Amino acid sequence: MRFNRIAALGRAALGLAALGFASAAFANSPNSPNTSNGYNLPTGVTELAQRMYGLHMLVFWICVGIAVVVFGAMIYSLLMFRQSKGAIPDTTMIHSTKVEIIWTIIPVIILVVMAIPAADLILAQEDTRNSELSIKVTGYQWKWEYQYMDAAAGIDYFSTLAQPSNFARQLGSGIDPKTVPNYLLDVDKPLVIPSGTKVRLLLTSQDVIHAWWVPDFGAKRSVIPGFVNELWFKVDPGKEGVYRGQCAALCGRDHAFMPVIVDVRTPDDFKKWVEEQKAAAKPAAAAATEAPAGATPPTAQVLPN
Ligand SMILES: [Cu+2]
Repeated sequence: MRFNRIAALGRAALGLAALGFASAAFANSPNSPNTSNGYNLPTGVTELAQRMYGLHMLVFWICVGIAVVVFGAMIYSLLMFRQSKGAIPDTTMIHSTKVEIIWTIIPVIILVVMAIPAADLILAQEDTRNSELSIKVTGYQWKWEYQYMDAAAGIDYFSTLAQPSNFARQLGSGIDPKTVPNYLLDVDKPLVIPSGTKVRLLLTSQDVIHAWWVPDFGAKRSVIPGFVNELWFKVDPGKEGVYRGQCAALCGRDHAFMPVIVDVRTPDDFKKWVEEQKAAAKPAAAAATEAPAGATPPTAQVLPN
């Protein structure tokens, strides 16, 4: 009986270990969706994300310290002062003001120690001043629209789930999702941004509440109809690449099918991309505004009052 229980525990531990290794392997694959090692938060590729990771680890180690002290005292007391060792309960100590003051002040100090760097980081997150590129992000059921401003003004497009994922996800498609690269984590047109540049997003929605989230940037904001929320990030130079995220607010039937993909390029490559986009947009815009041959121009009509 006892042996069976130990064997079951062993099997459970092995299963957990295998799960851990599997998630670690996924995180380290060439198509790694983030900088997480599979066990912890992503370390991130922006200063803000790295500061968040540092704060998270600071709080984690404070919690570990508290656990060691509290559980240490508990386990020591349980072992050293148990009845079988002849311990006699002290029934005279009903109340101790001194102890109450100590166990109030110590947690307050710990909370303040954690609150100071946390408040500092929140202020930094909210500080969108001196941004170098602004992009308006609009959430729709179930896609994103990116409208560039500043030097890239005029670029405006939708970002929707990539076709291979979209075909494979259909009921009875017969396509094994495992054969689709980056299944549900690819779009037709990603958000393209330059590295080393403070990018500010202005986020709003056309229908329901969405949330724009890229873990590696330490960036996540609710996208709410009727409101414009702000968010900023600056990807460290040398960290160019494709970063993946998700809509992080349950926004309806196809919530799982509106990933966020950001293609970070060097400032030079970004400039080239902007020129390409503008050059491609020009003939299309010209064709749209040019009146077809033979068409009479619209005349102004005076409407009766
Ligand atoms: Cu959404």
